Amino acid sequence: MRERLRAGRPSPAMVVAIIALVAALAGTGYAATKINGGRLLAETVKLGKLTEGAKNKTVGIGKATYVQGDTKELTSTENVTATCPVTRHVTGGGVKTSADTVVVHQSHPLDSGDDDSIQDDGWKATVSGPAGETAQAHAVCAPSLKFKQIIED
Ligand SMILES: [Ca+2]
Repeated sequence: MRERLRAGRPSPAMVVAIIALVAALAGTGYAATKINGGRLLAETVKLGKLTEGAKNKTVGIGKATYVQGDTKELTSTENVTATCPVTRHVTGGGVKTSADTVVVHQSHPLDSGDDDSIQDDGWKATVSGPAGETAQAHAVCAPSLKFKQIIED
């Protein structure tokens, strides 16, 4: 009888394995709760209680949008731009040229002349090069917390 009971008892290694399994499952449940979409939205609302200054410094909540400006054939010094959609702010950008002989004089974020006068609306580059070569601006844009706040209120 005693041997029979002993045979049904889990070995110490089995006990450790079960504890590890329970810990792993608990960890998965915790991670699933943390990245839940509804919870993310709730956190966004909480972030909406930030000061106005803090809101303006917050960008990149959500998916990035990649914008390519028109490809411009060079005849002299030209400006090329890529403009973010209205609800997005630029987080980065650059210029693509067709040849090493194209000179990039400037490459920077641009302001489209909206209300804020902040260079957050796209990317602009000033280039020059041999006739026939081309340049195209690219911008990486993201929705800002400020816009999420306006849409959800
Ligand atoms: Ca602006």
